[in-house]
Amino acid sequence: MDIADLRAAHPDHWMNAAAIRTLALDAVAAANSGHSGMPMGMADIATVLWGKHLKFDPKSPTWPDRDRFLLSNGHGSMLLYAVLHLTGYEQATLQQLKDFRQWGSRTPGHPEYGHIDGVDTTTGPLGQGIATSVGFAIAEESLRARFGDKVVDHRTWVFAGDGCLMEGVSQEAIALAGHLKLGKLTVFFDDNKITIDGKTDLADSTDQQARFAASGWHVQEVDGHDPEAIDAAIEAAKADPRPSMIDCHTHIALGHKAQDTAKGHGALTDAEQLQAAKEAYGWNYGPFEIPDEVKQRWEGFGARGAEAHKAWQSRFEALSDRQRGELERIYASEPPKALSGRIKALKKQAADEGKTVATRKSSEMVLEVINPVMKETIGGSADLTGSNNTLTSDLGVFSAENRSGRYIHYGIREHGMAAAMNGIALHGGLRPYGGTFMCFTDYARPAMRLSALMKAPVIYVMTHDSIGLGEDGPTHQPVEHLAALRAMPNLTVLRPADTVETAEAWELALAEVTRPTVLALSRQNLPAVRRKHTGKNLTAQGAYVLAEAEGKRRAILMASGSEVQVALAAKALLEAEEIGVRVVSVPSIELFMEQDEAYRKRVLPAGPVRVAIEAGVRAPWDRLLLGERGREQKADFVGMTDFGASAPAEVLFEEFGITAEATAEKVRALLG
Ligand SMILES: Cc1ncc(C[n+]2csc(CCOP(=O)(O)OP(=O)(O)O)c2C)c(N)n1
Ligand SMILES: [Mg+2]
Repeated sequence: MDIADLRAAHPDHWMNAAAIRTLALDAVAAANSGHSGMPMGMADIATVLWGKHLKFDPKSPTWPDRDRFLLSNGHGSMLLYAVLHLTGYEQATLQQLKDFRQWGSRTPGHPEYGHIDGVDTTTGPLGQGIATSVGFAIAEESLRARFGDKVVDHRTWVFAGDGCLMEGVSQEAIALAGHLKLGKLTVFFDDNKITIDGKTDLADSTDQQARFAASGWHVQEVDGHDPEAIDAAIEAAKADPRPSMIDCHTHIALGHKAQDTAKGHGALTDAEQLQAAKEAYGWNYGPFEIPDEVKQRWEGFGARGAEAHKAWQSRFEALSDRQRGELERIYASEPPKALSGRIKALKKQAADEGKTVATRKSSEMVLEVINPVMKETIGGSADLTGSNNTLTSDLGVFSAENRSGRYIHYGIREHGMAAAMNGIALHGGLRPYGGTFMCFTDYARPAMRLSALMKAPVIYVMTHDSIGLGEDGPTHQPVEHLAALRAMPNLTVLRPADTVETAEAWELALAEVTRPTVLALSRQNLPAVRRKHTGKNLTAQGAYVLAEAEGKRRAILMASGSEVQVALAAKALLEAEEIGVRVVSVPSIELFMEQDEAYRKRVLPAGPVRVAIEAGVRAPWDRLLLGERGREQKADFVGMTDFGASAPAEVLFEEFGITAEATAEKVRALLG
């Protein structure tokens, strides 16, 4: 690669791209950490994309009809920060670039959603960006079908490296995007054949072009340093109805001594080598210095979007009041006014009827109420629709032929589903929910973690939530999953006990705008435990007194979901022996811990012995068993300590000792 030739062929382009390269070099050197090589390798592609194609308005970073850009190879974050600075995003000041990777800066090591305008999703865990992009593209198609292309007409662009394409989740994403013919999605593959350990041929010999083509993608190949070829490939990608992959042959750390080597992947901080690279670029400026003419050209790229934005604004204003109001409501994530009343009515009916029903079925009953009034919901399942009960009668299936459908058959792709739901949620205007068996949250967990980190209000409908699923056995029975999910910051786990609590759980999940929710739902039928209607959402407090002790309160039993009935049955046994027992239903430990201390003490006063019951491991319950301020309580736990087994559910509860009798026995033992 002769840099002098590149410079001579396209002098203005060259200097524009060199600005990205040198800012990345300078910021990584200042931080003494980070990744210089990827921005240096992809700078030409970024320059053409932002310079000529991307629809964006730096003065209005959240404009809903902007194109979305996802840096799946998130370690190259300095590329994105440099571009945001150069195009004039107010938050992306030069000082922020100088503070790259420092405490409190808007420029963390990997791009983080919510930290700086212009970062549309958090990336860093390789593969997440490309998988999330599928959700952005789905959201665009769905909203365009509903509101028309005058107000919804944008594209999704992704940079992805060797690492992203080696990660398994990329296959789920590529297959789904190809199948759904998401034609406004374009992936630039940073094909530099280098990763951390060395050349990619150490570990991979996949024909990436063939792989994408096999899933129905439009595939091209370009010299990733030739601006004309890049431009032509982008034009062709736009013209093709399929999702596009542009295989860009690039040189990691272009122009640096470390070019084309694994050393080029990381922080290139050697001052002399850095200076030599700048000289090769013909860049005779100090650290973080951008010559005026280069800055002006970049600001020109930034200004381009203002016109498009203005034109969009007038089309938006021309919508009917009803359509405009609806768009404003859904982009503001406000639930429709009718929702709360409908949910209350369902709660009353369920309390009155007192039907015995599995909470996965209760969830379907609630969705039948929600989906018709809340048109922004978009449901789905990873091939367990009939088991997760996620499809309601009015949704229709979202497909290549029917963009108006609101139900996605994600296929057997839990990880891809979760990542796509992140994209849908972050895009705005839609509320995604999706189902699988709770045991397979393990397959979705990396994306669930990003939902929590990004504050994306995705709803995970996780059914078959314990040994109560029975015969499918221990491979399918969650044991440690509730504990693992509850350990995740900014994630609410709700495990309702009956239809009323399930309705309350859905109401909470839909009201949430900054937190994902896991609904843990039973396969097996459960008796109604809430027989007295309350307008108030009791689940919102996380735990509440479900049944009060008849005489002197000597024990408190607490349980969630399917074990609330066990607590009630144990209470009956103990009350017959004149042992007063309070039963506390605990649909969410996290929400309970967020209540004020006075409320927590009212529900769990010191004194009575405590037993918690849940068909999972004990760990998360210790917070409630040990008492406020760690004051020792006499307490015990009824639950699981090992994997489950294959047998009918009733047999399993008996064999694993999760019964009313076993609970009563623990209470008797604690009382001495
Ligand atoms: C899921 C995950 N595993 C591992 C890493 C650590 N990691 C960061 S970059 C990288 C190599 C990526 O190679 P490539 O995508 O080719 O990037 P390049 O070196 O070309 O910039 C690895 C293993 C990560 N960020 N995410
Ligand atoms: Mg690479």
